[in-house]
Amino acid sequence: MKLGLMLPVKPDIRWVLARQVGVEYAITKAAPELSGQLPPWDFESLHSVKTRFAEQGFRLWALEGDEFDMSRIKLGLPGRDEDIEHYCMMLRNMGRLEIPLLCLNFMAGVGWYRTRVDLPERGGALTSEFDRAAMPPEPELKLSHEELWSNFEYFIRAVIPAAEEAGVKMGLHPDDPPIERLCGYPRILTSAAAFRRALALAASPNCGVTFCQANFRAMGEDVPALIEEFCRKKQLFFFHFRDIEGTAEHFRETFHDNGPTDMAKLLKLLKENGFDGILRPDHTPTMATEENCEPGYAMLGNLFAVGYIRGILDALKTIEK
Ligand code: CS2
Ligand code: MN
Repeated sequence: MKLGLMLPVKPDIRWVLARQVGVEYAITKAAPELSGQLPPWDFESLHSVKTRFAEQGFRLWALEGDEFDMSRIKLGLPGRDEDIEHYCMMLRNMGRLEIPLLCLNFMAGVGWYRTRVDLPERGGALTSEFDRAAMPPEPELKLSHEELWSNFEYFIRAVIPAAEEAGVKMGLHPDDPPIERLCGYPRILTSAAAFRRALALAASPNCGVTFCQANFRAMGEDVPALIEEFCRKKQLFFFHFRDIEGTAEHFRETFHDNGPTDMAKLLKLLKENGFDGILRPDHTPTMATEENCEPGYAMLGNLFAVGYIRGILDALKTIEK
């Protein structure tokens, strides 16, 4: 099991701190609005990103999120075939540059969403909350769930051959929050059954799961059983390690050690099921001295999480089954 961190595509103090706590594997979103370069479908652009990380001692292991505007693909709009070809170019570039994992989502219109990002957590740290009751009434759906499923099927069947040829694994990330609709858009990756449907549509060893445990918990799913299932099927590629208190309709995020989940048990389960992918701490609270400008992605909470995870993993090495 590798331990990684989501890091900005351009170097900042977070790169230094990540190295100082011994993190060698980087995950990043190399979208042009963040990199100031062409999207990763341009080889030289992705090559420069990978080189920049390598020069600072990181192995760029994964790209995560929408690496360029995915709306024509997700909404099934004219021009989607051009974007799909760019997506295949990106996959081929990842293969050439030995970046083995792509974490993707199929949230149309609205990505991960919170209604508050300044909710007090332990000691006054700031965390995020989603509360459906705080949202305005849902507008009419801009497309149906089955249309979004059809767009997913068209997309995944078109890109999977490129992923297989490039040796890149695609880990589907759950919708966050995993609710049926949001801001007039349907959401489909919102249950274990939906993941089984999506993986059956892809029908490939290169399409699997980014197991964002907090979202599967929010779905009300049996998280340990799903870990065992997806590990058994060799479909668990990437583990997002964070916790929440509440349900998909109303939850708040917590420090890794301050939520309801037995996080050590999850890591033990991953070890027992032979998980050989990469794990990262996902959203963490913003702590004292930090600006709350990138909720979930400030650094002190990540440093705490790395220490917490590494301590449990070390203990698991000494505690045999
Ligand atoms: C996170 C996201 O919502 C989540 O659980 O993993 O913040 C994810 O990292 C972003 O969508 C990536 O761009
Ligand atoms: Mn996640």
